[in-house]
Amino acid sequence: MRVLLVSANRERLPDPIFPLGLAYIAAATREAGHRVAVADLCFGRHALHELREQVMRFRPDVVGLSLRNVDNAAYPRTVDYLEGHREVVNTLRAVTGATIVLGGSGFSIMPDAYMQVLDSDLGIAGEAETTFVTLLDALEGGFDPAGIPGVTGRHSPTGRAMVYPLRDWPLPGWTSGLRPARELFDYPRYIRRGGMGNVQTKRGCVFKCSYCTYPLLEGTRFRAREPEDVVDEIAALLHDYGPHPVFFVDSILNFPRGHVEAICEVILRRKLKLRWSCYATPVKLDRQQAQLMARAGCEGIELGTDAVDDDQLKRLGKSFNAEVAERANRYCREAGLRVCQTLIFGAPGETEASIRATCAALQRMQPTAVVAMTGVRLYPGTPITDDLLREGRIREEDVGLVPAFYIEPGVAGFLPDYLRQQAQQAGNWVLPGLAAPIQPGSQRLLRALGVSGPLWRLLHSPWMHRLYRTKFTRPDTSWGVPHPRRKIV
Ligand code: B12
Ligand code: SF4
Repeated sequence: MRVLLVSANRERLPDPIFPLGLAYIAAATREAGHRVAVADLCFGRHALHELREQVMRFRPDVVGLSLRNVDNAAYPRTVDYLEGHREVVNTLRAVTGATIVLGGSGFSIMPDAYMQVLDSDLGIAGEAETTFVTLLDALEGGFDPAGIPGVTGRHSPTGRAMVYPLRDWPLPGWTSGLRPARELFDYPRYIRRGGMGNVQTKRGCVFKCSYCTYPLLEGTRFRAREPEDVVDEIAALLHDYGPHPVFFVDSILNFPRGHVEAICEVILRRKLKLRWSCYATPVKLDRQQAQLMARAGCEGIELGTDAVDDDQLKRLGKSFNAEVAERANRYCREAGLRVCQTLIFGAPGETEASIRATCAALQRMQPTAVVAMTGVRLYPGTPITDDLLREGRIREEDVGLVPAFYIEPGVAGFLPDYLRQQAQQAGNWVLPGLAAPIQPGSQRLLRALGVSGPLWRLLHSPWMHRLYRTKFTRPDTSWGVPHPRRKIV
C-alpha cells in the first residue's frame, strides 16, 4: 500500500522536537513492504499547501497522522493545538479519499474525544509499530479492523467513538532491533534548531504518580532494549549526522537499577564521545549512579521530584520522601551533573505550609534550574482524575480536550504570586503558564550560535536570565492557539 505518514506538530517551543514515534512507525511500515512517504509540518512556511501538493503527487491509500501534543499542559497561559490538528485533517480530506488513521501520544490520551471532533476514519491508541502494520494488512485484505487491539473506529450511532479493547497490550516487537527511519525526515534540521536528537531505551513505568499519563501511554511494566543495541543506535547516529547531544525520552532513565548503569558502561567501554540528558527519579539514585552517569557524558538530569514535602509527596503518589529527594539532588551535584528540578504546585491537599516547605528545601538544594507547574492538568484515566470523580469533586465532562486544571482551592489565591516571587529571587526558575517561556528569537539565536543541549542548564548564568526575562510580550507558542478555552476545577 502507499502510506503517507504526517507529523502534525508545528510547535517549536521550547524547541522543535524530532518526531521519533512517527519515525518508528515509518520503519515498521517500510519493513512490512509498504511504500512510505513522510510529511513533516514542523518547519515549512506553507506547510498545509506543501502537504496538499505532496498528497496529490503521492496519491496515498492510507494517511497516518501523528498528533503529539493536546495542549501545553500549563496554566494560566494555556496553549491548545486542536484547531491546528483540525486544519490538517480538513486539508487532507479536501484532496484525498485515503483512509485517515490517527495516532501519537496526544491522540492516545483521549482517543475517544479525538475521534468525535476530527473527521478521521480510524485511530490507534498507544504504541503502534505492530498495530499499524496489522491494520494496513486488514485494510489491504478487506478485513474488519475491529479485532485489532488499540484500534479505534469511527463514531457509532450513539455519537461516541468505538474503542476496541486493548487485549494483549503492550505488544511485542519494539525491542527487537527496529531503528527509527530518521533518514526520511530532516533530522539534521532538528539537531540544528532543537539542539539535540532523541533516543528511546525503554518503555513503560511501574510507578503510579497521581497525575501522570506515562503508564497509560507506555504500559505499567518496563520493557527495555539491550544496552549494546541502544549504544549501536547512538554510535550510528553520531557517525551519520556528526556529534550532537541526545535526549533519552524514557519516562525515567535511571530505574530500574542496572539499566542506565549498563548503558553507561557500554558508552565508556566504546569510548563514545556523547553528551546526553534524561528524565530521572530520585528513587535509588545514589552516589555511584550519579558518578557513572556523569562519567558517561550526562550533561543534565531532569528530576521528577514534584514536591519536597513528605505529606504532599504522599498525596502525589510518589514513591520517595523529601529526604530521598534532597539526597538525590546532592549526589547529582557532587558528581558534577546539572540538575533541573521539576515541580507541581497546587495538587489536591496542597497547603501554604507544603508550598513553603518545598520552596525552602529548594533554596537548600540549589539545583541548576527549576521548572514549576501551577496546578495539575487533568487527563482521563489518571489516579488523580479517578479520585476526584469518585469524590464527586469533578464531572466526567470536565476532563477532555478542553484543558482542565486542578488547583487546590485553599492555595489558589496565594500560589501564583508566591511562585513569581520565588522565581524572581532565585533567578533560575521557569514557570510554564505563569511567565512566558524563552523568546523564540533568543532560542533561535542561541541555537544558531551553536548552543546545543538543554537550555535550562544555562539558567544559572546572568546573560541567560536576561534572555529569559525580557520585557517584550511574545507568544507562548509557534503554532497553537494561546489562551484558548480552558477551565479550572
Ligand atoms: C520526552 C518528552 C519530551 C521532551 C522531548 C525531548 C526530545 N528531544 O525528544 C521535552 C521535554 C522537550 C518535551 C516537551 C514537550 N512536551 Co513532551 N513528552 C515527552 C515524552 C516523555 C516522550 C515522548 C517520546 O519521544 N516518546 C517516544 C516515542 C517513540 O513514542 P510516541 O511519540 O508516543 O510514538 C508512539 C505512539 O504514540 C504511536 N504513534 C506516534 N505517531 C503515530 C502516528 C500514527 C499514524 C500511529 C497509528 C501511531 C503513532 O506509535 C509510536 C511508536 O510506538 C512524552 C510522554 C510519553 N511517555 O509519551 C511527553 C509528552 C508527549 N509531552 C507532552 C507535552 C505537553 C509537551 C510540551 C507541550 C510541554 C511544554 N509545555 O513545553 C512540550 C512540547 C514540545 C514540542 N516542540 O512539541 C505531552 C503531550 C500530550 C499533552 N498533554 O498535550 C506528553 C504526552 C506528556 C503528558 N503530559 O502527558 N517532551
Ligand atoms: S511521574 Fe515519572 S515516575 Fe511517576 S508515573 Fe510518571 S513517569 Fe513514572
